[in-house]
Amino acid sequence: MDRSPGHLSKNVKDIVDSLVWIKVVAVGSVGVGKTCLIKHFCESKFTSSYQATVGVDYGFKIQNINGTDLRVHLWDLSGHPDYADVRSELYRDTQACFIVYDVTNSASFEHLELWLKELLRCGAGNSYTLVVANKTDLDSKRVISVDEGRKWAAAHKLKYYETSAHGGDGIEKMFTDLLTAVVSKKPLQYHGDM
Ligand SMILES: Nc1nc2c(ncn2[C@@H]2O[C@H](COP(=O)(O)OP(=O)(O)O)[C@@H](O)[C@H]2O)c(=O)[nH]1
Ligand SMILES: [Mg+2]
Repeated sequence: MDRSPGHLSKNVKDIVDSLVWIKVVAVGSVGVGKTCLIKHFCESKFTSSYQATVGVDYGFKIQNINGTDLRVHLWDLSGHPDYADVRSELYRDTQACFIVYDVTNSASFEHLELWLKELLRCGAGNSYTLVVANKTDLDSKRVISVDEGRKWAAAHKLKYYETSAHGGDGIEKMFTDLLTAVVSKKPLQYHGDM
């Protein structure tokens, strides 16, 4: 390619315009790992220093899914009750959601129901929503088994994924499945085979 000025093979604006924009939101109780999962997906990084999301955290990544270039916008809506109003605004035009819990924290698992209700109430929960059991690296502290997680997801007709934002396990697969479902307009459906 000729890289001298004025001889770029494609104009930047054309490239940006050709990207398909996708908005994804993460919900779940405070501290379950939403920001870390997004950070890992966007930057392949993990940070152990904890800073609670105030209001909202944001990340974006260009990702190719089956030949389509996506500009994926990821929002971590703070799990704190004080931010319920901020969240309800930000759910607008959401194409995909993931609800996260921490396998070492039973309260975060019990709160899944409330998160799903909030998504549905705000018009964001749809067939492109999945459940994420995070922190699977903390095996010795685990209090919610794979079986319990799967059962909850199945009862709500949602697909279930396990991840570790610490080691990175399962993250690529979860995001790829979510984005593939949106792009191909094939809803994520639970078939009892996970
Ligand atoms: N061991 C372990 N720690 C994690 C994992 N994901 C997040 N954390 C830690 O959990 C805390 C909360 O993470 P954060 O992403 O800020 O949670 P958020 O409030 O849901 O956004 C931080 O101290 C992270 O380092 C994980 O998969 N494994
Ligand atoms: Mg956060």
